[in-house]
Amino acid sequence: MGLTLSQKIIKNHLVSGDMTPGSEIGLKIDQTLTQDATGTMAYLQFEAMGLQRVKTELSVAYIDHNTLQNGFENADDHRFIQTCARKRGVRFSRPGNGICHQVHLERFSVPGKTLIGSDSHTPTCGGMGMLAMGAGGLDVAVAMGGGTYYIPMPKMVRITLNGKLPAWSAAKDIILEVLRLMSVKGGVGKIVEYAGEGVKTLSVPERATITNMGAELGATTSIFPSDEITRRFLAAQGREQDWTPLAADDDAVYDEEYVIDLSTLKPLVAQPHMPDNVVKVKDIAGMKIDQVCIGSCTNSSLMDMMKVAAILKGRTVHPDVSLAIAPGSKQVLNMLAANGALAAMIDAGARILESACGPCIGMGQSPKSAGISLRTFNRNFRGRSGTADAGVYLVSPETAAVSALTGVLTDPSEWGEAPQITMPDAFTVNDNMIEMPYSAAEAESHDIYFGPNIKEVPKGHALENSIDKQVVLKVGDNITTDHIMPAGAKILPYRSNVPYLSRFCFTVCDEQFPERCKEMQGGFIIGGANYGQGSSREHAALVPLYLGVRAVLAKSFARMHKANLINSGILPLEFADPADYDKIDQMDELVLQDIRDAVESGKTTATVFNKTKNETYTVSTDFSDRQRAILLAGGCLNYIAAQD
Ligand code: MIC
Ligand code: SF4
Repeated sequence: MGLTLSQKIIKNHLVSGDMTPGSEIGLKIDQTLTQDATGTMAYLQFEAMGLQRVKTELSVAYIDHNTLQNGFENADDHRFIQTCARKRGVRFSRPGNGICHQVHLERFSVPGKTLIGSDSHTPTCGGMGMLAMGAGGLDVAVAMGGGTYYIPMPKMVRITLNGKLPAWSAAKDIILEVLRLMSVKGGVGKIVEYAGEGVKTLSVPERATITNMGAELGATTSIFPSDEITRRFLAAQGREQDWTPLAADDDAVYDEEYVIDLSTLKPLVAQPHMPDNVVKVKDIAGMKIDQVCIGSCTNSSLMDMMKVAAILKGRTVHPDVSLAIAPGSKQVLNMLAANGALAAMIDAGARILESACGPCIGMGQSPKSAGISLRTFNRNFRGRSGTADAGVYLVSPETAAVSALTGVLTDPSEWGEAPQITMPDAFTVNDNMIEMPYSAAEAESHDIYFGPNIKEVPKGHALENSIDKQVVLKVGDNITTDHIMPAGAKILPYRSNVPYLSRFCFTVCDEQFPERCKEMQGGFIIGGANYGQGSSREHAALVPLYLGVRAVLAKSFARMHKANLINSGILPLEFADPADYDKIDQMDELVLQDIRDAVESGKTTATVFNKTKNETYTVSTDFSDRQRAILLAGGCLNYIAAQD
C-alpha cells in the first residue's frame, strides 16, 4: 500500500510510536519559528529548562504581532527575544521584516522538512510541501532544544482540485469552499492533502493561502505536493537548491475524500462570527461596508498585492470606507514600492500599514461601532477586531479591493475585467533584516535582557487524588482561544505578564469570570465540542492555570489547546457520553474521584461525581504514557525538571 505525502514525511521523521491514526507519535523537528506574542513565553520556557543552544537545523524568531508599541512593554519584549535569539543560536527577524508565515515561506521553507511554530498558521508553509504545524510555545521550546514533538497520528484527507479557477475567483475562495464543506471542526485530527490537475494551476503563495486557513478547519496541517511550480518559486527566491519533488503515491489510501471543480467556484465570503459561515458573495452583495483591510498571513503575498493595486489604480476608495493595506513582508513592500504598485494604492487613498499582523489581531484599525469590515484575513471571531459589536466578513483580496471602491460588498465578477498578474522570475532578495546569532563561543559573554514587563511563568503542582471544586464557567461549542484569552491592542502587550492577563480571561463570554475564579480559588470549566479551537496561544491554558482551573470537561478538544492544557497540568477530560454536558450547570460542585490513581494506573476512564445533582458521569483519561507523566507532575516544566 502506498503512502500519502504527509505519511512519507512523517515516516522520515518518526522518533517514536506507530503510524496508527489517533495514537501518539513523536517527530523530529527540522525547523522552528516563533512570533513575538507567543515567543516571549517560549523563550522564557527555553530559559527555564536551562537549555544553552538550539539544536534544530534552523530556528527563527519573528517580531510581527506586537508592533504598536504604545508603551514600553513591546519594545522590552522585542529586546528580550532579540538578545535571547542571539545567545541561543536563533535567527532574529527584526520588526519591519514581515509576518512570520509570509517571510518563512519566502526565505526558509523547504519541501519535505518538518516545521513547528508557536502560531496556529504555521501550516502556511504546507504550500511549499513542508509538514508545518502550529504548537504551543513550550512544545516549540522543547523542539528548539532538540526534543521530540508529539501529536496524535492524523487521519488523511484528500481534496482533489479539478479544472482552473475562473477570472475573479481566488485561492481564498477555494479554502472558503473547503470550510463550507468541512466546517471549523471538520479537520480535527486530520491532515488535508491537496491533489489533482487543479494543483498545477496554483502558485506557491496561492497554495499557502489555502494551507494557512487549514488552521480554521482545526486540521493538524494541510499540504500541497512539491512540483515544478514549487521549484520555480524557490528559484525566483534564489533558493532552487532547496527544492526536491514530493508527491503522494498513486495508491495512497485516504480516510476521507472531497472533489472540488475549480471552474465552478464563485467568489465566497465567510460571515460573522465563524470562518465556516460561508455563502456566495453575490447572495449578500450590496451590503454597505465601513472598512476594508487587506493583508495578514493569509493574503499578503506580492501577487495578492499586485492584484489589489491593479484594481485600485486610477480610482478612489469610496468616501464611506476606510481601506487599510498591510503587505506581508519587506520583500513584498519593497517590490511594490519599486514597481509603482504602492503608488497606485496610496493614490487611491489606501492607508498603508507596516508589514505586520496589525488589524488581524486587533492591533489597531478597529472598526466603528457595529461597523461592517471586509477582511482578507482568516478569522472573524466576535470581538477579535477590537470592536465588540463589529461584523467581520472574510473575503479574497479581489472582492475586498473592488468593494472598497464601490462602498458595498461587491461580487468582483460583475465589476469588470480581471487583472492579469504573473509571478516574477526573480523576487528582490535582501535578508538584511534577518540577524544571525552569535557563535556559541561569542554567546558566552553576552547577557539576555529582561524588561520589567516579564513576570514569572505560572507552574502547576502535582495531581491530587481527588479534586472537589465548583464549575466556575459553562460554555458552548467551538469556544476559541480568543474567547478564553482575548488579544488586541490593550491586552497583547502583556503576553509575558500572566497576572495582568488574568483580568481579561474569558471576559468575552462572562465579564465576572476572573473575579469569580479568584473568589472560588479556581474550579472546573465545562465546554462543548471543539473546545479551544483557533490559535496556538498557550496563554489560554497558562492564565486559567494561574486562576486555579484544575480541569476542563468538554465534549471534545482542539488539538493544540489540548496539548497546551496538558503541558500546563490542567486535565482535559472528554465526556464519555456527550449528553452529560447538558446535565451540569455552572456552580455545580463536582468531585474528580481517584483521579490521580486513574491517570497513574493507565485507566482510560475516570468518574466524576456531581454533588449538587447527586449524579455520576464518566470522562475519558485515555492519555499517552508521556501525557500521564506530565499531568501527574503538574505540567511539562515540572516533568522536565524531575527528569534532570
Ligand atoms: C492568531 O492569529 O490568533 C495569533 C495571534 O497569530 C495566534 C497566536 C497568538 O495568540 O499569539 C495564533 O494563531 O496562534
Ligand atoms: Fe498574524 Fe493574523 Fe496571521 Fe495570526 S492570523 S499570524 S495575527 S496575520
